[in-house]
Amino acid sequence: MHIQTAAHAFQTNGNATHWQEFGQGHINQTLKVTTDTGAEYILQRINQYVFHNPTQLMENACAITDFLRSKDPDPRHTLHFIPAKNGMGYFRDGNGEFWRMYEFVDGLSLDVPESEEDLYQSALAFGRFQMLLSDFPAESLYDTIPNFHNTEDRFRLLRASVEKDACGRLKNVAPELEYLLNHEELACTLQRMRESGLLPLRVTHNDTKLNNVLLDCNTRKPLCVLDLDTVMPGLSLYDFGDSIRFGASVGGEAGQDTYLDLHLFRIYTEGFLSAATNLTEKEIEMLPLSTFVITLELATRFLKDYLDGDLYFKTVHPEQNLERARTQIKLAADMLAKQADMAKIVSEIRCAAIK
Ligand code: ADP
Ligand code: GN1
Ligand code: MG
Repeated sequence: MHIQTAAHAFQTNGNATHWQEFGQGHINQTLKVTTDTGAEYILQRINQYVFHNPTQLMENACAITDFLRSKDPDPRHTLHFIPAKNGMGYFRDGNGEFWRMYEFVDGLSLDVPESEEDLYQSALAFGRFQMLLSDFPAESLYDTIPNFHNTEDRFRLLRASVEKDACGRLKNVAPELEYLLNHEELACTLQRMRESGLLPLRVTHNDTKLNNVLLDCNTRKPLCVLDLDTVMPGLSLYDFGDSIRFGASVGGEAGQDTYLDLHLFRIYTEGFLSAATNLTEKEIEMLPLSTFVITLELATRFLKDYLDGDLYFKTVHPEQNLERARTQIKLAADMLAKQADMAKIVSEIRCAAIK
């Protein structure tokens, strides 16, 4: 009923007649909507447990899409919001839920790269995205999730959930907690470098999973970067590290036999460095460690959510967040073991680029 009301609240071409859950996002409720004229849209209910101020979130998203469109007018290259019938950029229903609608972009959103080329193209897309936003007025953006990649704060929040043990699950997580706390110091490296000004603050995407970029179904070239809810001032290394975590690992986000594929790391790094040409020496030096940092940080977030009772990430079974945390820890450990290999690859790519 609520979906129907929301689907009819926007200025669509024709009347919404069909809607179905769509995509693999962990945060918002996402539906594909079709109207009686055959027009297609994406309808989303904003997750207010995660995003406390949806109007600020929408202000950010509209400012970013306007800015991107001014640089590249191709309609399939930038998300396009559909205004609500009341003239607003979003619709608020009787229960206080916030909804927004976009043009549906017909492209591929992949959970696993189907070829090296797919991963390479996603690296170009995220690298270019960051470059396009390099002159965006960062001070005009709201922090949609304060301290989103502040790893020190993520550990503080994990400790608070351990203290509380709201669901009596603490007894199930001893080895995971031990690993995380033993590696806290190292995981906070980027945060400390950010605070001391060793790494430049940029406007970054902050959630660079492969499924947050759309590839053209025929050419398999990038169409559009999605999921702009966390575009905020941040480190280029968050974007790089998160893409490696998701796209260059094998076994899936909750799989038991995960590891970092160094060849895929090379492919993504080649693409990212060729598109994001503004990185400093320090940023490039930290690329290998960033993969570990962002992966361990996500492990703290999954473990915290498991302890809290699965309030933040969508789950389909009660052990899922614990499984996700275990997988991220395993992947982070592999990334730590492969620091020298990754550094060698980065240096080879740089030498090849100079020649
Ligand atoms: P979440 O924050 O929950 O991850 P996203 O904004 O990433 O939500 O949307 C979830 C998924 O829906 C994306 O990964 C993508 O597959 C699909 N999607 C989102 N917006 C569009 C769009 N405009 N056109 C086509 N697919 C989209
Ligand atoms: C969430 O929204 P989605 O599914 O693209 C999360 C990311 C995590 C990711 C793990 C706003 O991304 O930070 O890295 O899950 N997004 C938010 O899969 O918390
Ligand atoms: Mg997403």
